[in-house]
Amino acid sequence: MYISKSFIPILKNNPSEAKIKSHQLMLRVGMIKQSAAGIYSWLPLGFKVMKKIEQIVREEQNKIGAQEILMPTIQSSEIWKESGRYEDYGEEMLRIKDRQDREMLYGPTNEELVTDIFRSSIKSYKSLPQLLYHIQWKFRDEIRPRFGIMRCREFYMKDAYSFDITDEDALFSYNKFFLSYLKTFKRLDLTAIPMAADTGPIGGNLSHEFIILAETGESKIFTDKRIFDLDSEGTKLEKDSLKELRKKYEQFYSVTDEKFNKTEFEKKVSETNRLITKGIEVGHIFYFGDKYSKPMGCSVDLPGGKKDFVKMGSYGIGVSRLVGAIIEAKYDEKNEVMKWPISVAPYDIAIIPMINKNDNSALEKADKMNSEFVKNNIECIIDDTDENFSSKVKKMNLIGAPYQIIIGKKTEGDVFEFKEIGKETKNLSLAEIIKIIKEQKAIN
Ligand code: 5CA
Repeated sequence: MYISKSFIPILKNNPSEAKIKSHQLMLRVGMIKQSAAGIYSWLPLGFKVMKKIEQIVREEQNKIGAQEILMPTIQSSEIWKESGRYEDYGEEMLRIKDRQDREMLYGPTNEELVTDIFRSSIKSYKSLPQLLYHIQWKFRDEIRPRFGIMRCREFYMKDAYSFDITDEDALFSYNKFFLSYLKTFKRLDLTAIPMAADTGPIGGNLSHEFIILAETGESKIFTDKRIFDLDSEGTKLEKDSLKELRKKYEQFYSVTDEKFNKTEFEKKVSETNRLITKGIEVGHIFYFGDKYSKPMGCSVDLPGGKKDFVKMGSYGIGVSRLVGAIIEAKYDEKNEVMKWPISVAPYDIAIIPMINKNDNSALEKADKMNSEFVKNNIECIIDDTDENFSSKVKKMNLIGAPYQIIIGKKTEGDVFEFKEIGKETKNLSLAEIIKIIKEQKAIN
């Protein structure tokens, strides 16, 4: 892709309305454009990143046996009246009337709708467990939308729902998502810590928020530093192995402020291990048993001929919020350098050819190089403008492709100035460059 032909409307300076670095960068490089308060259009650069995140989230859901569906954004109020949440949800719910004067709403979440889908088809315990998910826009009329797409009114969410019959099986499902979340965030090169959390309007009494550390985050957290050394390595998709995984994390005190208890914190965590800081909630999982299935009459036949209400959990990931969360974690705002993890980078590599008025040879070299990249599934962006070198580098540093190549006066034959953002420049052949990038991409 040539910069001159791309739709990447870069601003010279930081927009003054943006208070945190993800919002600044997203406006600065034209990843999003606000269309109304808390409502955004996604422009090519932002959209590319979000779609890559979505695909990683999808792959990790599929790996635990969840099945993808797609529910609509507009829902009927009837099912929400059945569950009792139509009144409870309050002003965050955007209520709409259709031409027949029927009460509709723009879905803020989908517990009711998925329960309705489940109860219409699944009648026997033999079909359990069922894990269903979709990736769809949600609307919450947040009182104070802010920080760009971090807390907005329309946002893109993956929400999954589990259906089981015993508590034990339901917790097995819950733990599958616990593992899947750790793996998802790791592929996004984020350290997300599961923390005991409040359940709010979703309900239930077991819940974990997955939080990444960031000074600009809206969640206050109290944690034991040792939790950062853990990972899910070696965990199998089996009941006992998953139980062990949760135990391993839960041995360390780690909560959001709604669950904070000073005495407990000070008793369980030594002074040197205490960490009180802020973070961004990128995922949230809930177990709420029959909170929805009971009022909505969602039951299945049991082996002895009896019936029972299914036990459910729900599992959310803020797909659009993750774009901002990754920027918060990776953007060096002082030097104005963004480095996207290769797994979600809008482009794998940027080529900066030094173009003179009467010499097109650098651009020709870039084109040739690009055809080799295409053959190897490497996505590249070329700055074909005649701007000066430093402004070209500045621009590419903001766009954040993790690798850069400079084709300048010193470039001879098949050896190029190659650089991984944040590291020193090396002189490498095209074959060597392709090898490095392919290896990095393969890790994911
Ligand atoms: N039904 C449950 C689980 S599917 C649910 O809705 N959970 S939630 O309310 O915690 O939302 C899930 C995730 O969506 C959050 O962890 C957060 O990452 C994201 N999210 C929630 N509200 C917003 C918002 N206003 N703007 C951007 N992302 C949001």
